[in-house]
Amino acid sequence: MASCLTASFLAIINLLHFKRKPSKVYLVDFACYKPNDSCICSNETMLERAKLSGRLSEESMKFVTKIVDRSGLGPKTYVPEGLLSIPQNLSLFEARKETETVFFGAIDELFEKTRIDAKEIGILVVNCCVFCPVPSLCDMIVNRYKLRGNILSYNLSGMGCSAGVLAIDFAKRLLQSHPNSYALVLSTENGISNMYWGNNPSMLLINCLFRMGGSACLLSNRPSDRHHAKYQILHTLRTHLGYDDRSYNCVFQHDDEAQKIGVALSKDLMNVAGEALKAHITSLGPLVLPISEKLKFLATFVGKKVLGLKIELYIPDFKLAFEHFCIHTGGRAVLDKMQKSLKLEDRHIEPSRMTLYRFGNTSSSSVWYELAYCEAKGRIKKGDRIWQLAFGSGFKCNSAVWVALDNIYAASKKNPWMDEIHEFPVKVA
Ligand SMILES: *[C@@H]1O[C@H](CO)[C@@H](O)[C@H](O)[C@H]1NC(C)=O
Ligand SMILES: *[C@@H]1O[C@H](CO)[C@@H](O)[C@H](O)[C@H]1NC(C)=O
Ligand SMILES: *[C@@H]1O[C@H](CO)[C@@H](O)[C@H](O)[C@H]1NC(C)=O
Ligand SMILES: *[C@@H]1O[C@H](CO)[C@@H](O)[C@H](O)[C@H]1NC(C)=O
Ligand SMILES: CC(=O)N[C@H]1CO[C@H](CO)[C@@H](O)[C@@H]1O
Repeated sequence: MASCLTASFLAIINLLHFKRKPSKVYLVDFACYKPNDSCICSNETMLERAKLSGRLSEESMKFVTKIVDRSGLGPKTYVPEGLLSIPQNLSLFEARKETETVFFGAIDELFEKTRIDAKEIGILVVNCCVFCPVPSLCDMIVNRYKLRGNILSYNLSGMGCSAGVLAIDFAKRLLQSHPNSYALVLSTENGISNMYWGNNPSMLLINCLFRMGGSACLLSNRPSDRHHAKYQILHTLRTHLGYDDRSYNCVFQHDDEAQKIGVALSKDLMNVAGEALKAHITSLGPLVLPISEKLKFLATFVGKKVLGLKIELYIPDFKLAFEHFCIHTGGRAVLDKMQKSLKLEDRHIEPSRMTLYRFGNTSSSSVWYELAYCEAKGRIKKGDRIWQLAFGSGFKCNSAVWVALDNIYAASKKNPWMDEIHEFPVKVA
């Protein structure tokens, strides 16, 4: 009871003090890696390779075929070469090559766009969930680009699909205590390390949805970058539900009966994601919503939590807070759930659905392919607010909220959608 009162008290204080001083951290630019055409993997290729591997039982093949059919993935998503070659090559060498290809590709493009001198980068944050070789992925980048010796480098591993947004939050916090710096933030997941070659259905799901991809972002707190940066961070926010066993267990890497390692998705995933979203927007709402929506929410919050009335919490209309939504492309079911929970129209969820269709679930980097989609469509106007929302193992739900500092002209710079954006949106069966 006391904590409820404190919470509502804080919510009211928040209402009165709703102007928080914005932290001046800019996104100078970003890049998403677009793999070579030789890495394209249609559903047929994917099924054929799975069959050739000889590792899946007939029953598993049936299961995978069914999932692939309904996944929302299109015919041109990418997988690393090691998975396509016959026989497949799942060596550490190939896994490292995959991540190098993705990161070096994204960084080269980012450096070309921003014309930054690599020696100016003071902070490096890399996130990749299941692949953590020695030397680390950070070291791989430092070595390749000859970054400076006193660089603050952090490799975040095991942190799931929401870690891309989390890495931005982390870099922001570092920038706030290191004036006049640049931070390079890299997000990816490794396909070769992530594939599961056993027959446990809950672990096979990831093979069907996960695809190759990665992003590179350049953040800056230099006042002089205000004039040519694309976006400014308005808020970053993290919600961790790991204290609850059901949430903690719902995306879990373990050995199956035959000692094969894989990441299992529990049947609870959708419910857990829904709860995480609710907890998250309860904290995010006061920061971003107009006052009318805050009041409506507060009324049901006090009714439910303080007076104990049996009412549902009001889900605020986030369309009043943001012009663009970049929601992690976990899979089709997750997107359906998010669209419904947040009462979004098709056009709001379009960047997420099209990214799932074109690139698959690229884990933590997916929110950047979505922002690139909005840019390629020429939809980003000066002052527009963008919500990147990601969730994943932990269970965590994380947000980054950006404001566009200028109109973004679609065709002016390289973008993974550039050559084909006119073909989108497509209707996904
Ligand atoms: C891209 O794929 C083509 C074949 O489709 C191949 O000839 C070429 O070498 C590949 N390029 C790279 C950079 O891997
Ligand atoms: C693969 O996708 C195509 C459409 O892109 C569809 O017609 C076909 O039935 C799918 N095949 C399998 C085995 O899922
Ligand atoms: C996998 O690729 C590496 C590097 O190209 C090679 O040395 C190794 O022999 C290959 N392994 C298999 C099983 O093909
Ligand atoms: C998306 O891919 C990541 C990385 O493989 C995986 O951990 C996550 O569970 C996937 N999401 C869904 C909903 O399958
Ligand atoms: C904090 C963290 O995830 N550190 C990892 C950095 O990379 C090395 C090697 O890749 C891992 O062993 C660490 O756990």
